[in-house]
Amino acid sequence: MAKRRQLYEGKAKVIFEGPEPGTVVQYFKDDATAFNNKKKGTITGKGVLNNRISEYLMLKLADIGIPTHFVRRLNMREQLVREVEIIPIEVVVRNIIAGSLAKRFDMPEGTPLPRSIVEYYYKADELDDPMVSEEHITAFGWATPPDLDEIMSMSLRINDFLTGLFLGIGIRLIDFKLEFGRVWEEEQMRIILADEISPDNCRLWDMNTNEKMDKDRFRRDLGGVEEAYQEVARRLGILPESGPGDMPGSDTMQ
Ligand code: ADP
Ligand code: AIR
Ligand code: ASP
Repeated sequence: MAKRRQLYEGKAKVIFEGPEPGTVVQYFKDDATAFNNKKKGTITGKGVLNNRISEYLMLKLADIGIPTHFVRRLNMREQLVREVEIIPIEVVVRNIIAGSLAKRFDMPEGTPLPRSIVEYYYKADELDDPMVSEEHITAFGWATPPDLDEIMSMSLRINDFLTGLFLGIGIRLIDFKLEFGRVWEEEQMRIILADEISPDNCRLWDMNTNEKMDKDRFRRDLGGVEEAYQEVARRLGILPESGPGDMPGSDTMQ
């Protein structure tokens, strides 16, 4: 196969030029970071599982009419996606108090919020992804007010749908992070869901035991990280039959 051009290497994924115009390939690594790269490690098999989990969730979201970048999975670690111009905002949706929200207001983790909260953070590791308001986003030209309306309404629909989907498999969706991007179709700009949805960017707690089944196990050194990601995939019914280990040749960085 011809050598593909690497466009970008991030903390959890590598982006390669795609085989068709307007596409890129997302390669999912086992690398894990937390606190914006201050903590680094490896979660064996994470790339394989997140590739599958994100494929599954993006396809389910497409079924309910959410436009996403997902085109098709290529192999155990790679998926073809539409190339977007990433909007440099991390959209966080919260249903239950946890993480930075619990810390900032000194509130106990696990307290349900009276209604879901949407927060925006500016995507900039060197600045520790500062929280921003709609005013900052529009003043700095990262997105327009109509863009933000669309992002907000898509995020809330995604939250409603994913909350139900996870409840069905005994998991509470505590909070999660989304990224959106722009594509142009016949001079028309559209905003679509991009990046990934996986235990790397969702907080997922077992409904009965409140056990954490997401990247907090790595962030907080709780152990059982690989097992937690596997359990999420297993409950979704998508654990690769051979287990999370790679198929021969499936992770070649061509
Ligand atoms: P980071 O850049 O935060 O370290 P990753 O390691 O996950 O994150 O790298 C993936 C990068 O690709 C992210 O910067 C993300 O914004 C970007 N990205 C996600 N989906 C697309 C897409 N469809 N087109 C172009 N870039 C994308
Ligand atoms: N998140 C935010 N930045 C990167 C990620 N992965 C996700 C976390 C969590 C949610 O956004 O995984 O699900 C809120 O994170 P925090 O740290 O602000 O509480
Ligand atoms: N995604 C960020 C990082 O990789 C933040 C986090 O997940 O804690 O550092």
